[in-house]
Amino acid sequence: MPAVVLVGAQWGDEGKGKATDLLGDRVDYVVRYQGGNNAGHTVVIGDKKFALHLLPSGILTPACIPVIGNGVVIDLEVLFREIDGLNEKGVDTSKLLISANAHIITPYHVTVDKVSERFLGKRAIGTTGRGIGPTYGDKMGRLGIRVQDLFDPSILMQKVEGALVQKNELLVKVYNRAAVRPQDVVDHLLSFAERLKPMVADTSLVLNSALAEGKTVLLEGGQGTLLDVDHGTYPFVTSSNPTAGGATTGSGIGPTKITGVIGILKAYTTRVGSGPFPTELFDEWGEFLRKTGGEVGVTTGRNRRCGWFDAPIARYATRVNGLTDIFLTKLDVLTGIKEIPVCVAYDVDGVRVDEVPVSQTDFHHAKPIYQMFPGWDEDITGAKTFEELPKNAQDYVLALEKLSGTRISAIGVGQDRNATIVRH
Ligand code: 2SA
Ligand code: GDP
Ligand code: MG
Repeated sequence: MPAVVLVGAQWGDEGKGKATDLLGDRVDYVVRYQGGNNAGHTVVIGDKKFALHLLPSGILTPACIPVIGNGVVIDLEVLFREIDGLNEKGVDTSKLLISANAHIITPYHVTVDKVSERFLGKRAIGTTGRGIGPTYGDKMGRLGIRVQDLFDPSILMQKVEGALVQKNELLVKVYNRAAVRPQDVVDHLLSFAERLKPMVADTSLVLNSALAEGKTVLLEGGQGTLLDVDHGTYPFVTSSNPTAGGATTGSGIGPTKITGVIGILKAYTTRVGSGPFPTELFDEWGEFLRKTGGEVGVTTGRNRRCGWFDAPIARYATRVNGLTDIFLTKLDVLTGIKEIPVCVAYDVDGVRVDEVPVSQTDFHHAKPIYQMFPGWDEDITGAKTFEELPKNAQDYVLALEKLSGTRISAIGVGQDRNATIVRH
């Protein structure tokens, strides 16, 4: 597997951190290619629990080289806090490489994110408030600050001044906030420059050279397919491309080098933040999934909205990512449910629709059409092979495989790294 992409196939929090960590032993590099510290990836190893926000989950595998690619947006304060936290737990972070082209989240991006959400009122996106949208906005508007700018203070000042002209107008006149002083921003950013310098690299060159030598690279997505700025439930999305295409632009590895795309899919569905969610549950079953699955945001601590498995979404993720494999997570959470509903299609204003509607208005109106599957009561957390699963659990997995159109190669049956059944 020279270069493999791992993507969230729903609205994020499918268990990408655990899957990446599991594959860490088999790869030489693990690369984050989009997003920033809006992500929250949990990895449980024995009695130790790690919550990663910005660093690739491969950082927990000693032999693996972790890389923050050009498509990521970096809050330097968070970066060093996360590195220090891991070092305190005995994790070696000295191999970390950071792209010179990655964009920097500055304190004014965080401020704009928070105040603009407040101004949106009922139409708020429900962002993580980490400055993600405004930083990507500046990147596309060509007003961004990149990692490499920290090593040329006069250029840095010019860029910060340029970025602040319109932003200060907005902050002062629209949002009623104090103007930001360019010198304060420059001083803040330069305070990290010395510590950052040894980690900075031309990561596209590093990764392509490694691939040419026969090394393996895992590209780890944050968030998920339906939070993609192009393919997600716009505008209720994040501001980057978590889908597989983003892995190439966000890392500088060409599509011809990618040999597989693994979609991480939860055995039910969750979402955090606003936006349509056809199978969302507002009854005791939603509460059951939240409690049993521990569905609370790793970054913001917000309760996740919970619902049943949505097969049109799985098919959609298969299509827009070109999935080759699915890692189905959290099957154990469904244990004890007598009959498990699975959404197989939608009713949109009286018409049956089998695919995720391209019209957002239709998606907002979509009501799930359910097929019921018999559940199981046996504890499956110790299962090591597919055959050890109760027959009904096997049938549930096989049904999801058929409905999604992609083979299910691995199944998560518990939080721990080892609580995984590998089928292919
Ligand atoms: P943003 O902050 O601009 O990226 O928010 C835009 C939307 O993207 C959603 N989003 C996420 N959804 C699920 N998980 C994420 N990471 C954290 C976690 C979330 C948390 O792992 O639990 O702690 O709340 C994540 N990051 C962004 C966000 O909810 C908005 O809907
Ligand atoms: P990510 O953002 O996709 O990395 O996922 P999160 O870490 O935000 O949320 C997934 C949660 O599910 C974490 O607490 C994981 O430890 C946990 N998890 C992952 N796979 C499984 C599984 O198969 N079973 C159970 N019970 N928990 C799992
Ligand atoms: Mg998460």
